[in-house]
Amino acid sequence: MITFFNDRHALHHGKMEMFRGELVPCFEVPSRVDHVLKELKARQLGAIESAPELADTSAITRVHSQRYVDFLTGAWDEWVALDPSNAQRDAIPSYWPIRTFRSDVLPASFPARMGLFSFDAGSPLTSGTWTAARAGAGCALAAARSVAGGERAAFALTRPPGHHAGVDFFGGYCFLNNAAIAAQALRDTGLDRVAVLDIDFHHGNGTQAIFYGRADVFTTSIHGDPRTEYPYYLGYADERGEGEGLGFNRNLPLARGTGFAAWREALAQALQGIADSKAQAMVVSLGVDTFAGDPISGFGLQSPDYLRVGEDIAAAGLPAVFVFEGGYAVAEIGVNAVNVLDGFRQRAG
Ligand code: SP5
Ligand code: ZN
Repeated sequence: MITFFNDRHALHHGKMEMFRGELVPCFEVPSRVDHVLKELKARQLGAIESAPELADTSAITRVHSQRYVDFLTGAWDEWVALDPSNAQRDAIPSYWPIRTFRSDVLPASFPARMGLFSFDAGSPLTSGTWTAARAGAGCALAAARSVAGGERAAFALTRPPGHHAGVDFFGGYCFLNNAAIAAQALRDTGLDRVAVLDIDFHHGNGTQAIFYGRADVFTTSIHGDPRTEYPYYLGYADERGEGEGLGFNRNLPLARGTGFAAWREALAQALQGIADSKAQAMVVSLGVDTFAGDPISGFGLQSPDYLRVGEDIAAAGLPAVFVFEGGYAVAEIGVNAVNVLDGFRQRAG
């Protein structure tokens, strides 16, 4: 399996995130992907390439709004322009245009625009966030093109992750929705129907929202029940798509504490949904925060279970673009993520 590695990922390096009334060290740290890279090499999973730099943002604006991309492009310079000492601090939003406020007017104030384009205070924007995220989109695009060109599978190994990012907002450590960019790229390279399988612990709210009204991209997510788990405000089982997209979103929320046996049944349901959608290829949002030892999540998967996950996904028979998402048990993250890919490779042959 070919891997497209984001060699600029460490330019995104959040220091602190807001959690229960205080700033705590970020969970989403650069060493995460370094561990996965090391494990990929140790197990000789295949070629590892740095994706070429994107010539322009056209693959990004297929799923994100131009005004959001413009905001991200200039955000760090605007933050520092507010006060030169901001160069020492990450940018974190403090104000949001919730119900009854206007979101159609673009405020001149940078802090006001931070809130307009975000949904939490846990996703610091740093000096290199845009460069890292843009390079990550390049990895997702390269992986999608490789699968569209006939590879059975490819892996976009990148951070920051993507599945919480919507058309015009960041949050949940995510800035550009790499999985959505990959799915759209598969459509744009000639596939009529694609699917996104999201197995991160958290609901892929951004991916769901981006494709909610569309029948050409089936989205399905297995995640912690939003009644109790982040991102809280989306991810319920009754969200099935709208308009032409009705029936093309499937959520499988599971209670905190769910172990592998029940999780695997949900995976079978998700894969059945993908088969029913007649998708010709799938994008897998590969988060391994379902691991029992994850510090911020609540499922009970063990490291060997991830081999079975990869095998089950391969048995569905579709070409797959794996896109790296969450997972915060850093010491085990390499083994867990690579187990999925290795299980896939062994089963796919
Ligand atoms: C990509 C991804 O996995 N994003 C996750 C973002 C989660 N941010 C909010 C974390 C809230 C954690 N609640 C923790 C309870 C710890 N006992
Ligand atoms: Zn997650």
